[in-house]
Amino acid sequence: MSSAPPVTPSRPSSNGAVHAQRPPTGSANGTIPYKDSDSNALWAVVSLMLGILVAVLGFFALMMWADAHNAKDAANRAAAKVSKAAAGATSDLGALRSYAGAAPSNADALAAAHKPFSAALPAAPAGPVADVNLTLKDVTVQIAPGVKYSGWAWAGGAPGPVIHVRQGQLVKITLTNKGAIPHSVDFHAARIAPDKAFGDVMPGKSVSYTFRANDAGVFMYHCGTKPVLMHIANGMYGAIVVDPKPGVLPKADKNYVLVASEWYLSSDGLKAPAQFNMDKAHARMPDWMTFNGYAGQYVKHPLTARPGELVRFWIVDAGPSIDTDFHVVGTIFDNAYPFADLSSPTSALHNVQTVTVPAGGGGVFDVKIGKPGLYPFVSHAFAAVDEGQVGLLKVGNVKGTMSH
Ligand SMILES: [Cu+2]
Repeated sequence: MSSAPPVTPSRPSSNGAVHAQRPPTGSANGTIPYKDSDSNALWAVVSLMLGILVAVLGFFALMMWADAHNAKDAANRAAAKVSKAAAGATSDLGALRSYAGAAPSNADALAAAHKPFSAALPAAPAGPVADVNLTLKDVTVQIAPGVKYSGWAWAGGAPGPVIHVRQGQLVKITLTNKGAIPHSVDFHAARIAPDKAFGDVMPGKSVSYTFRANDAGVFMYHCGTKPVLMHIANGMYGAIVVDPKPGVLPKADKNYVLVASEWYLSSDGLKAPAQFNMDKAHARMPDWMTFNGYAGQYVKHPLTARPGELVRFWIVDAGPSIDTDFHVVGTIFDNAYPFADLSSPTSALHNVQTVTVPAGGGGVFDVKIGKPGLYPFVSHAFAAVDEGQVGLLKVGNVKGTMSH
């Protein structure tokens, strides 16, 4: 990949001045005609009624003034809040620098030497209980050829290990924090009180909790400690596959798990590891986007299938903020289970081209490809491809590679 020019998005105008409209100031000529009367009593009644009218009008005037005053106060408070936020933030969107595509001269050799994250779905444990041990760690990860990133991730880097259980199994999570700050783990596959299970674990400590995997699908897990955006962006995420009961899914010959995510870099990461850049994360301006943590790793090391095999992709979009528009170039999904709803065979769509996997969500996709060839899988939001979210499915014994 070649070096990309810095991206300088245009800065949105902040001229949000609001001009209050004056009400029309037409003169109200409020003279009340009356006729002199012989009756003092009548005059007294009229006077009394006028008095009441004045009092009522006065009351409404007071209410209107109070309303206007409150509105003005609220507006002032809002403006103060906005200007405080603007003054307090360091963001200057015009100055955000992209390190997309940064690469050393030997990037190709590094990509070839990189050991890809195994996308193959591991076997689910037998028995009624699935024991899952997770270790959080501060690690420097490689996110693209020659690009280092100082992450908060797992003992094996980012994403965390692929977890595979069966619907109905009891999942026992043991989380050990070997990082320098508190972390936690939130399982989207669980129906559980988050304040009980997903609490912070102090450095050096472990915590355990269990949940019953009653819902089939593919789910995200992630650190939920504040700021969550930063903990996820630093690599603290992974996927858990919960197999449905037999009969929901057609039998697959190959099962591949891909976790999509974005990386927001403080530097190009070529000499020293890059760190997280909050301004770019808020602007949703990633430098790299990856499947399983490393840009384009399955282009150099394609996933494989034989012609006619049913290949199932289990996709989680870890985000933290950008959706994945999953698509396999050169074919159409025979079955797509949007949002990874595997509750029944009727939750599938058939013969669709691209399906969105939302940040924090999953999707399951089946392809059956008869003709040998190299079939790229991408997020079809194409900036993602340029930033690394692309791989190849090699069907049959074919040679070469391709760029798409
Ligand atoms: Cu964390």
